Amino acid sequence: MALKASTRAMEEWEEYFAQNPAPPGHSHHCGDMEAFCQRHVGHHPIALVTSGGTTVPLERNTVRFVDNFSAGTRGAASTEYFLQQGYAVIFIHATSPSLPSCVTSTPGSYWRPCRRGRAACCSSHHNTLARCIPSGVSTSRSRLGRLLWLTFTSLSDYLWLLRSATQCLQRLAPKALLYLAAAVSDFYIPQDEISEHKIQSESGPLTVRLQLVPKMLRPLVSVWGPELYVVSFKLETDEKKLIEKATAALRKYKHDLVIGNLLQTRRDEVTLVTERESSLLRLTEHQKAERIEIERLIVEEVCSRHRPERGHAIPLAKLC
Ligand code: PAZ
Repeated sequence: MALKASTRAMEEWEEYFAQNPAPPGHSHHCGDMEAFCQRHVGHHPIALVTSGGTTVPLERNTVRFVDNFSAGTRGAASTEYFLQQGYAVIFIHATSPSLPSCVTSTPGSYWRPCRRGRAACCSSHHNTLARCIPSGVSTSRSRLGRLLWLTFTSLSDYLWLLRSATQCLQRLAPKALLYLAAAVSDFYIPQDEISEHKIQSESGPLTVRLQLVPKMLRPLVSVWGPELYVVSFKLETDEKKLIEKATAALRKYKHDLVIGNLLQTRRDEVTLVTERESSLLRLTEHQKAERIEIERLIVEEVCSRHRPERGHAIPLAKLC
C-alpha cells in the first residue's frame, strides 16, 4: 500500500518562522503578555500597539543593517491616548539607542512610552515619569499598570512578538484591538544566505540581494487572530498611490481598517479606509496652534469604531 503523501506544503510565513529562530527571552515576553491579558481582560479593553522601524541585518554577527524609517512617534503618542481612553496597552516598540539602558535592558517592565527624545521611566520614578506625559494629563499608578512595554530590534524579533501577541490576545481577549503602526521591512536576507561575519570591504563594492518577506497580515487576520479588530497603517510617499494601496491592502487581507498616511504630511493628516468609505482626518489650523496631535484624533476615531456599543470615545475636550 502506497504511503499517503505526508504533510501539506508549508506556507511561506511558516517557513519564515521555521528558518528564523525565536529571539532570546521570547518565552519570557510571552509569559508577560499572558499575565497582562489575564489581569486586564474583563476590566479594560485591550490594545496591542506596534511602533518604530524594524532592522534587517546584513550579517549574522550584525555590524550593518538596513533600517525602516520611523521615529516611533505615532505609536508612542497613540499609546498615550489609548491609555487615556481606558485601554490596557501592550506596546511593542523598536529599541532606540537614545533610550537609557535601564529601559532597553528591562523588557517586560511596565513603562510609560516617552516621546520627544526624553527618557522613559518606571513607576518607581514617578516624578521623572510626570515629565514624559503631555501637559494636563494626570499620572496615576493604575494607568501605569495598564501598560506593558516590550521592545524589538530586528525584523525577526518583531515578527515573533507580533505573532505571539496576536495569538495570546485571540486566546484570552478576542475582542482586543491591534493597531499596527510599526514600519516593517518588506525585504530581508534569508538565514542560509546571510554572511556569518562582518562583510569585508577589500572585495570591492557590495551587492546585496534581499528577498521578499512573506506578507504576515494574511496569517495574522485569518489564522492567528481571526476575531480581533485589526487596524493597519500604510505609508506611501506618492500621493497618487496612497488610497489605491490602502484599499488594495484592505481587500487582500480583509481586516477592519487601513490608515493611510504620506511621509511628508503624516503629522497633520491621515486617511481612514474601510470597505465602505474613506475619510480624511486632518488637523485644523486651530488644533495645530493648540498643539493637538493627530494621534489624538486617530485614537478617538479608532476607539469609537472598535467599541461602538460604548458610543463615542472620550472627546478631545475631556482629555485636556
Ligand atoms: O513613527 P513615525 O511617527 O515617524 O511614523 C509613523 C509611520 C509613518 C511609520 C506609521 O504611521 C505607518 O505608516 N506605519 C506603517 C508603515 C508601512 O507602510 O509599513
